Amino acid sequence: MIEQELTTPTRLDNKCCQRDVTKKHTQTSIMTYATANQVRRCSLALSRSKLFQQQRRQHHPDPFHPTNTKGWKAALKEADIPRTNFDREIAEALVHGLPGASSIDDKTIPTFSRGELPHFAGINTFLKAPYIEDSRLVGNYDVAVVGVPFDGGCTYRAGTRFGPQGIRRISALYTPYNYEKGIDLREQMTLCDIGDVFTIPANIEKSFDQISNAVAHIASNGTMPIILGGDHSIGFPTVRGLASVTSKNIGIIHVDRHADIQEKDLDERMHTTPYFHATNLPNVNPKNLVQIGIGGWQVPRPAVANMIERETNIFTMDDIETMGIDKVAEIALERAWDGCDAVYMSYDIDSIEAAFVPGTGWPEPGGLLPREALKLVGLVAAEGLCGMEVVEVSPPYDHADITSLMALRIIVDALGSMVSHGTLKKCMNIFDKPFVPI
Ligand SMILES: [Mn+2]
Repeated sequence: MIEQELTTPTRLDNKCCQRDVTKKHTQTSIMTYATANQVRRCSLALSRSKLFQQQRRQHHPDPFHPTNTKGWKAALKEADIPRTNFDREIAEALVHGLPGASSIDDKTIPTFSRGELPHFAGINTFLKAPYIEDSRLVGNYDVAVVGVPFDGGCTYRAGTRFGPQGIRRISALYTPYNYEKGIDLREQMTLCDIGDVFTIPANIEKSFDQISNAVAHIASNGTMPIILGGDHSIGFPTVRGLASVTSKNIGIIHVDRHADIQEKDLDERMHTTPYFHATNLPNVNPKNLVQIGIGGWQVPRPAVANMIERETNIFTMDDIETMGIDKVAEIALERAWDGCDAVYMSYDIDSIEAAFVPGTGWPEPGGLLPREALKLVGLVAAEGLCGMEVVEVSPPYDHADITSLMALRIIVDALGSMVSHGTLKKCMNIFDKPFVPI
């Protein structure tokens, strides 16, 4: 109370002082004379104010100090992250890429670009991760990125066969380090790019078999598959592949504007159908299917009866708005994990507001904002995943790679969340059955 009484007039004086000092340079000599008096008064007030501020600081810590921000704390975390793998990459680059020209001062620069730098150069694997030509070596890595270039399940505009290319291309933009999380994927996990599944463009079922085999191969090696779609029809064969190499139950968190749970569409298992077939698998129960973001004018009516009959967990955008992202994620995790040993995340990029993801087959306004999507993904992944896919990125309809970038961000944020929560390998011990190819 005393402090307030003492400082309030000072603040007023300061205000008047600042205003009048500005005027001093612009107004007439009479005004200047008046102002000069005020300036003297104000400078006295300023020194009083300084004194009071100092006194205040002795008793009450200043509510803002640069070192109190999360931004500052994040900066301090960087020093704790090792540089071992980065240093190894540089050493290898100088052997494989030959030392750089003598005119170059930075002696870590090779002649041929190898590893991360420069970002615009090199062969475009996902996040510049090593490409494994020999797919049998996938078990040497914690995580494998696999492309599924397939759009045979598209019911409107195609182009997702270029999704893996688009996501890989823009991934060259990223470093493996995340400032706020204080993590470096290069140092804290191992990642490879196993290339693409050989899909059969004119045959959905043959492509499904190829996809299930590829995913089952990766998972049965104890490696987490990250799948770059492809249209959402692949959501069935990816889960079928995982479910085939485990005796355990798998829950699914499905983020989408569309329900994708019809039995058939246009007489085939198109991208509107994966969760009908996935929840027919013996170890994938529809009560563990959580569908987030569903709504708008593109949910086909035949899907609705199946959602009701199977009692899936459905959250519309309104539910998200009412409950908030944290609550939705909490309930989603409870439902997906209930009676399960692992959870798979299927992320349809069209769950995000259409303005941010023009490069997709069925854009729908009114979806998640990017920050909401990233928060949701971080919360879901924090509990651990046995794999994830990002589907429906269609580069032919994209602008400035914005949709591919969003898909990339969802993947690296999920990985980052698992790394920072120590849950990256939590689900990978469920794969206890041998891989028997279809
Ligand atoms: Mn969709």
